[in-house]
Amino acid sequence: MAGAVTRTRPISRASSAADAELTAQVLQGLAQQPKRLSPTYLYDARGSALFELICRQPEYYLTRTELAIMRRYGAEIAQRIGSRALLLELGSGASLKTRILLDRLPDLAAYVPVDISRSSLGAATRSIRESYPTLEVLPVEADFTRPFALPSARAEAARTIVYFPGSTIGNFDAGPAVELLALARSLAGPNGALIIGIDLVKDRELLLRAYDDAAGVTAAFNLNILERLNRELGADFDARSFRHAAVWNAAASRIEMHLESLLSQSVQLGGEAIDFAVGEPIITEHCHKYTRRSFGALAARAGWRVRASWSDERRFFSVLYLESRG
Ligand code: AVI
Repeated sequence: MAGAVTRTRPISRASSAADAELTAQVLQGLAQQPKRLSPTYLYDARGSALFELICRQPEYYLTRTELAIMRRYGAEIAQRIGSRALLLELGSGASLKTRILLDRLPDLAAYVPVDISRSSLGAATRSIRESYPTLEVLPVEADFTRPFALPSARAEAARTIVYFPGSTIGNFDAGPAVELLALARSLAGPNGALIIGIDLVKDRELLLRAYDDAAGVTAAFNLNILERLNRELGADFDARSFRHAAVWNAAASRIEMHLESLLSQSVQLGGEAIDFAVGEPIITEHCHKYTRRSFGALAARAGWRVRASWSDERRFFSVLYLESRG
């Protein structure tokens, strides 16, 4: 789902201390070998709009497959959640998939969408309140990778269910993924649960096409990060001298989004020159692909146990229900 993504606040020109810190972070990433940029920089307004378009590309099976799983097994998932639960969604965006659950959970204690983007949170809250007038909706504007305060609901909840769809967990490397899953566990509490969408390992060619669509939308999405650094940090990248590449890293079981330099060139950013050799990549995003077993092991490190799972016929994607290991 497009809205499941954490959007970043705009980076403004390096005038304040915070902007100088961001410039320093970007420079630090570009000083690494291989060069890295945080995937959070992909999601400015244009990047978020391009991501929504990616979700509609024929090659990008993730969104429509997860939606189909939710539609097909929504009743079973709702049964696992039970009555009078508080539903807390991480990176709620437009809350589209959530509606499948809300339709099947008429006695929900409250719905707490958490998102860093004030505008998408506001729009989603208005639209959910309109569709579900008796449901208490308590939006939280926060970066869900850091601890945040939970609002208190009017009704007493039987339990808290953390909902984290979209395989956004796959964009975190193992260490930060375990930290995030542990944060989800502390939000859910001892009798709570986690419902999470994960993308499964599959044929390499299918994966490569999903991350390098024929219409060039993913390429535009990836290259936009350079335009953003130009606009917001005063860098002088020439986006035409880089190309998007999706690379399968079998050892790490992930697709990597690369921007490869087409030339030997030097780019200015924050008063420093960054040199690129021909073919040298900047890695902008990791998209991990799991097996049921590999994700189960990752989740176990954060104290979760997989209790139920649902998948599509092709076994492309899975929605898991996890509880605390006790
Ligand atoms: C947001 N996230 C789940 C997407 C993914 O598939 O890992 C981000 C994305 N990057 C390129 N295409 C989609």
